[in-house]
Amino acid sequence: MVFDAMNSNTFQDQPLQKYSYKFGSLSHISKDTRDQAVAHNKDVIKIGTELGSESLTVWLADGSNFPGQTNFKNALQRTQDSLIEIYEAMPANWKMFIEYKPYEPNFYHTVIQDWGTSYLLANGCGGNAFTLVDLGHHLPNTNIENIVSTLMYKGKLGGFHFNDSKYGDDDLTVGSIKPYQLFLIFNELVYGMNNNTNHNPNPTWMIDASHNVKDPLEDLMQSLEAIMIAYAQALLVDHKKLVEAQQSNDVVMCQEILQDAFRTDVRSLIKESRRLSGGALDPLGTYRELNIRKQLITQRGRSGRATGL
Ligand SMILES: [Mn+2]
Repeated sequence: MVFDAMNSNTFQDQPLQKYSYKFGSLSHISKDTRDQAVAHNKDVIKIGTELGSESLTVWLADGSNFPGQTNFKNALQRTQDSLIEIYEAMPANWKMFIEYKPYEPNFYHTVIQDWGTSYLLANGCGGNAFTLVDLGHHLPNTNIENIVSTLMYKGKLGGFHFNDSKYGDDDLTVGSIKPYQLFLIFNELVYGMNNNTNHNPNPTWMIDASHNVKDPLEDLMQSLEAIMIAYAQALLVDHKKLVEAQQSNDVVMCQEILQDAFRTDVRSLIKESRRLSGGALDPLGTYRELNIRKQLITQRGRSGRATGL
């Protein structure tokens, strides 16, 4: 597993920046603005190299709010050209992750709107560019597990931004709204990793959630627990039986096999793995009992440095 992805940011204007990204960054109509956005990405790569990172995640807000505002084809082509320039500035061992999103902050058209657009841009860059799936970046009811399977089939699934959502890009705690969907996604991941014909690299796992009503560390613990539960349940799927049921079109049995795994309570199994590795059996309870948040705040106050809270 890799936890070191760098994110560039050309979706928010910074105080010292010369040109605004109000009308786009890597796709902007003006070359000066595009050059500025490309230079920012190159700076991020430089900083990342010093920090020991090996990947760059690019998410763009580029798009338009009204029909006619932008020429779709030219905006996409400019984006591809800018991405190639950034890609070529990456060290050979780096990966580029291209994140897509259907809408917001633009509400008519988005340049990298879906996995297919990300996939074609990644292909246009080269073998070290991949698609990044953020679970909240889909239109309602999109079959995300199908997207995961397709990308793994082509060896182009770079990584994940885990979160959960009810309506849009809600950035809620992983597994808090749709745990069955999370399980189905892990089911495809497990299958894809075990049947890796196109050498998909190990996906980079990231949590991209945002909460102002919870202690973020407690929320991360809840997210990690949900990920471990879904992963463990996916490992329980009897793939041999599933293949047999699929081959005889036994639809009822296919559903039984998946739901049997999903309905298995794996929490004691996860506790046992924690015990074996010397970890706390109940991380959230331990965190509260030991007052770790308070300890870290005191520590930070004393040293005057951020501790990552
Ligand atoms: Mn994201």
